[in-house]
Amino acid sequence: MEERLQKLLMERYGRDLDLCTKAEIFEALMLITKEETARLPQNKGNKKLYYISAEFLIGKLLSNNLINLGLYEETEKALAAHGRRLDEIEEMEMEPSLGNGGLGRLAACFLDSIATLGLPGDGIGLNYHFGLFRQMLVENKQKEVKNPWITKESWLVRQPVSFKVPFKNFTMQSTLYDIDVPGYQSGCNRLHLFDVDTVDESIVSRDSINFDKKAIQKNLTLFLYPDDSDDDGRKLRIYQQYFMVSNGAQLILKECEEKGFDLHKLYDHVVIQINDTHPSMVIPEMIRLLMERGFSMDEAIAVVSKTCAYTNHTILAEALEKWPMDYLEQVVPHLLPIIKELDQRVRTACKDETTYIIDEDKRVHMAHMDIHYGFSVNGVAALHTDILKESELKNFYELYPEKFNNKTNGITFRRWLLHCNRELSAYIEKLIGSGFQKDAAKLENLLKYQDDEKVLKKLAAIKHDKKLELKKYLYETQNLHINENAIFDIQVKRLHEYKRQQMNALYAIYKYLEIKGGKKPATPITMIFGAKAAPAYIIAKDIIHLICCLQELVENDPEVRPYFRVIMLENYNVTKAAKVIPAADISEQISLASKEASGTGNMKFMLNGAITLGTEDGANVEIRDLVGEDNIYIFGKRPNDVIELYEEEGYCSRDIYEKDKMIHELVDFIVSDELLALGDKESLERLHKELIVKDWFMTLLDTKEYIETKEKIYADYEDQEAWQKKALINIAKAGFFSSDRTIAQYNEDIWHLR
Ligand code: 26Q
Repeated sequence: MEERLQKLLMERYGRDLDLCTKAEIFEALMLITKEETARLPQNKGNKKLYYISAEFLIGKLLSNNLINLGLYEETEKALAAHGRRLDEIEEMEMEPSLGNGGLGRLAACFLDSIATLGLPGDGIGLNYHFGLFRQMLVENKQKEVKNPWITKESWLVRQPVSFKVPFKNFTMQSTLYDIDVPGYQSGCNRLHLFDVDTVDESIVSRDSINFDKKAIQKNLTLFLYPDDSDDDGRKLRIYQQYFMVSNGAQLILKECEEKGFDLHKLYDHVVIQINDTHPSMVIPEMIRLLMERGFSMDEAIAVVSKTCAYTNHTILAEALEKWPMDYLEQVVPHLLPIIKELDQRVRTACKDETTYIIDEDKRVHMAHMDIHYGFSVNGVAALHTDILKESELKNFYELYPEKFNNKTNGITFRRWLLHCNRELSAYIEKLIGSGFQKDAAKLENLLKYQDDEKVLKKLAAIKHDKKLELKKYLYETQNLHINENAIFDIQVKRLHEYKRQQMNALYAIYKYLEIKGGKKPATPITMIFGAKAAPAYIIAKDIIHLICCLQELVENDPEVRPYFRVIMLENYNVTKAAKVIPAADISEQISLASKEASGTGNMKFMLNGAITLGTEDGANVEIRDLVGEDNIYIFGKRPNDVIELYEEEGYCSRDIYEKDKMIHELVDFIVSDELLALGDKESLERLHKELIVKDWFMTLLDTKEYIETKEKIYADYEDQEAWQKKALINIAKAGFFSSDRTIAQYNEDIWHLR
């Protein structure tokens, strides 16, 4: 590696490794890595998976690709010989923000596992030039700016592949860019990202995310999920979604035709996984394209219905896509006759109006189309799938019980252990050998060390090192000095009311007031938050504002600061996740029970030895079942209680606010003189009012029990030996959450590749 790198640097920059900049070394390493992945064999078989997703939150690729190629150590050595470090070089890489959170990161973990298991399966998505947005914290508020990530040399490889995509008033021509996805010690697959040459980055003003939403030719692939709070934004989403699926469907048919497959047997050669409803228009589009190739409507529908499978990621009504027919009419009128026919067939076959595709308000329910015209419907954790079957999609489950199945999410251990925590990974290898890297279930072999004092001490030492690394990083990036000897209590995830960061903020107020009252914690506590809010989600931004104000309050209070800190990470992303998760003692997973479909952060924390403080929700339930009640802290109302409360409209936050003196005090602190002196009155008052008069996600319902449980978990931290034993058990039991297991199950039950 050293020689090759030297040679390339000399050719490109006429300088030796010792004299090159970090950016130059990064570029050269990227080019070498690209050459190596291009040399890998493509995973092949007689049937291929296409995973279509509006999001692929892939994160930085250099280190992970080097690990998967088996080149990480030698690259590290080559650099070390010249006094350079790979982790410093990696900092030069831009992180693409091609996703919001869980669903997009899941798609990225899946690509890694699909390639690692040697399965033929490609991703299909869009090449958003500015991604989601980059979050800046300015005056204690979120400010969104564009996140350009495509540099002159990048992981993207332009392909000689282009399709025409028809819209109502014009046709657009696509360009395909591919990113290679090398498996761990395995072959390679591809992520196909479609783009348009006419896209014009200059229509976005500097330091903003504003642009002309009507200029489709110029804006189509600028951003992921442009603000859809107005009609033009919503229509742009339809343009994007159709552009993605039409290109995807055309690529699939092209590959089949090149291989000479009989399209009447498409389902023998192709399976399309629809990641949430964002790619659902692939169903009518594929039907349309098959009819263009001579299929009758009956034939096309029959073939497509055996080819498409749908994954549901949410039960939140507002996140289930329903597109008004007249929008579709204005953007993709040629799909409407097909969608109407699909709806008509449902109406003829079944009486239950709740399952119709087009409702009485003329809105098209994308999930309904997926369920009727796909062969598989899966939820993403056991509890979530049960809720789909028993309540949310009950009527569909009665129609098609055989289509429903569960696939509990997973994470790739290459990124979330081998890469982000090399120290822990190396120590595990020393204890139980390297088999766990390809067979995660082998982590259970760690259990035999659960009472080994030396091992537990070493785990504590590794955690301490990761805290020190995070401390350094926070100093360099946000100029914050944190205390590595504190308990690190971390909540990082998209900001949403149902995830209840506001409840954690109420705890911060509680602790602040306690310390002000003279009650100091045994060990100092550092609470760390990281979250982006959707640009048009006002209350979510109010919650970020509250957290930032609490940070400022505590930072400037010498009475409190030595014992308690509140830190808001700026621009939480995959890179930052890989820095904070290994340093965590406590993993906050406190969604309102029944609302978090699965969560995947919970799995990453567990794998890195953090203890979960959570509700009975999503995959937390499965974590509890694996580690046992003694090794997790579960609190709050249970999913069925919550579902019942919604059904009978039985929750009134004001009652709790009026009756519980402590909660009253915590809530009112949001509009206290102390906070109003630091923050925006309108924002703080809006949030205060929201909690009292609405509180749709029942924060106040669980606040008391949350505070009690948190006090208990902090107290238990004091017994370090017992704590590290819990950590070890969590790590040992995390094998189930490897996305290799998840993908093997998708393949076994749904895809049947090979
Ligand atoms: C829909 C309509 C209009 C605009 C935006 C959207 C939209 C965008 C993104 C709806 C949903 C998303 C993303 C959802 C998501 O990330 N869901 C998460 O998926 C994870 C992987 O399955 C789960 O672990 C999480 O529980 C779930 O919240």
